[in-house]
Amino acid sequence: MSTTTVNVQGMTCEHCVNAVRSEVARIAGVTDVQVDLDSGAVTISSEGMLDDTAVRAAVDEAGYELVQ
Ligand SMILES: [Cu+2]
Repeated sequence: MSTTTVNVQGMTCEHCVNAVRSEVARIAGVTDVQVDLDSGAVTISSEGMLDDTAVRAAVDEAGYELVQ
């Protein structure tokens, strides 16, 4: 079990939060996704190593951008 926090740019409301959360939750091995709208922090709990490329793709798919 590991936890990774990434920062997402462009989320402005609860709809954005849900879009990011549902896309990221679909990544293999992800067990929990917490999104802080104010800071843009997305905390991802996963089993095993989290695939950074998959996270980037999921955030992109949701319509937002990963900051790093
Ligand atoms: Cu929104």
